[in-house]
Amino acid sequence: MAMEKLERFYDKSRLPLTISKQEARLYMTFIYVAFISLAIGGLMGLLQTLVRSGTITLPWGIDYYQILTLHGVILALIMTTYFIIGFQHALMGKTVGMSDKQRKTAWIGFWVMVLGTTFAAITILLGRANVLYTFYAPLKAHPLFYIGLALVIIGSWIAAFVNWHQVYKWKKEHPGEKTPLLAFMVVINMAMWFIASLGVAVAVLVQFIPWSLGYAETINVLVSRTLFWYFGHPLVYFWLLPAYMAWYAIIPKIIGGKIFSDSLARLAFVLLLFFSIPVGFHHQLTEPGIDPTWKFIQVVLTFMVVIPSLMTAFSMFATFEITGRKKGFGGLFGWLKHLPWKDVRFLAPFIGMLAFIPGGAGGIINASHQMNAVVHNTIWVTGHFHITVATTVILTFFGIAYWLIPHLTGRTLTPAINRLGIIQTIIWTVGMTIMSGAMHIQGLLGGPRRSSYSEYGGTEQATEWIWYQAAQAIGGTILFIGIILMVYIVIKLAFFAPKGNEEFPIAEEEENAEPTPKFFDNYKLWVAITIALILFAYTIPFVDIIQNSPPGSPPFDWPIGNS
Ligand code: HAS
Repeated sequence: MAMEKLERFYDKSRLPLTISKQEARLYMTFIYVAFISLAIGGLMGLLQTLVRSGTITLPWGIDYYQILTLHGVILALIMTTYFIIGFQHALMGKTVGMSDKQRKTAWIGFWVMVLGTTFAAITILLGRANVLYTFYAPLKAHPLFYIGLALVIIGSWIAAFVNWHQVYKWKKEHPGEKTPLLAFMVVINMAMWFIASLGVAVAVLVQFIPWSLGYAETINVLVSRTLFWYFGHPLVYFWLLPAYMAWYAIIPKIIGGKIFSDSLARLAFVLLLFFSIPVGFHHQLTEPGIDPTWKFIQVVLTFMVVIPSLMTAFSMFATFEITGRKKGFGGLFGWLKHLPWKDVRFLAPFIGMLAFIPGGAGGIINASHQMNAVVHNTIWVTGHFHITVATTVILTFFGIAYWLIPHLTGRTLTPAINRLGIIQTIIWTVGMTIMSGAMHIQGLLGGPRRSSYSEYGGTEQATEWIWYQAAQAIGGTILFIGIILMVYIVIKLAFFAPKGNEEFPIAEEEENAEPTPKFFDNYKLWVAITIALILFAYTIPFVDIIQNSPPGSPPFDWPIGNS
């Protein structure tokens, strides 16, 4: 029996591995929570654009910041984390296998996350945690909110340990073989996530929980914000990297091509691990109390983290062009014609890639020290993250869902659902272009982020912004229609599509590809370099902050406002 099991996991001739029913149930449960979160969070988003434009006022005394918190927490923290962990578990199950013990441990991680999510949700719904997804001090929430978030993180760490253990076991059975590309990527993403989330865990356990329980009278605001952004920037790459996994290793298969370069893909991930953490100060460029030299150093490191994304862009273009030319499409741009535009598994992620061109340019503007002064705390930043996480990443996740869900539920993506998916992708693109575009422009005109109409309605500036706010409400409404359609598609794929066998597309390397250097599997080296870079970028300024930052906030709840 044990031998049989081993074969199911490790028999190379049967790669990629088959996913058992029990495994599929685990992976799908994460995906279900993700899409339920999308529905709730999307509704909150619609309400926000309507409130900001002055179209509606919220009934029953509901606070603007309550729905803003729910929107941010449920989409940015909950939806993403559940989808990513579900997807990554599926990738690991397919490439290196998941044993019964590992599956049971992964379930523990899931339930810990659910417990934490429930705690956080209760406090937000009761209006006891109107602190937004960044929960900046001195905004104070009910202790259960912080405990809930800590549990979500602990649950995700359990998933990380399971993933690392899967590769460890696989490597023991396959001495001398390189870790399969997708498994390598998952290991790197979870290493980044673990190292980064230590920062927010410390802030929550050492600062926020004692403070909100009343054991500590004050809180050091600058320390808490620094710990948050130590985590906050890698958080955005924790969202991005699973999208890159699909771009590098799944999209080539869907378009009928091969992986452009296994080594380049691994190098991009290693560079993202190195440079995504020691850059948090670029979110704090306007904050006093941090030495400008260290802000400058972290700005330089931010420009380093752009490089692996440029490598990714290069790699994608190369994959598209090489595949097209192999199929006989010539000319400078003739190869564009071969791309499967009518296949939603390709179209949705491709539009995500396109969106990342202005999204990445916006990020470079944000990171450019002086220009940050123009856009910081304006709604430009909100426009930036809607075009990155809510378009590039989410459209890629939707693209994954079209094949992953039917694969796991034993159904098929029918031409009719594919057509609906294409309509959904177009709706999303139109809605986001209008909404995010208007946010960028209003931001340049000085429009603040995180402010409700009641705070600036009737002022001269509000008259200037009115068209952009109306555009955001229109874009938001279109997006909400997109969300309803997506939820409908997910339900169809999970429960009603015809039974069948949907492909789990994993691309292969070119037959004559150069072998990937062995040193890529030296995880300890990558983690050691990452830690060294973090220590370099943070030790001196952090000690300086602790020694010299002003005393903590007063021991009472500050009024909620723009932070
Ligand atoms: Fe950002 C703020 C800088 C990327 C998300 N960012 C945010 C916030 C979020 C966020 C959520 O330096 C707000 C946080 C808050 O609430 O306060 N960001 C950057 C930089 C990058 C970047 C330098 N951000 C992202 C990604 C996100 C994300 C990715 C989510 C997933 N961001 C900042 C800064 C701030 C900030 C400051 C603080 C602003 C402030 O003052 O508050 C870079 O990683 C971007 C590099 C990307 C590229 C693009 C490469 C293009 C590719 C696509 C190729 C296309 C193809 C298809 C192949 C260089 C890979 C084309 C095919 C054809 C045929 C045409």
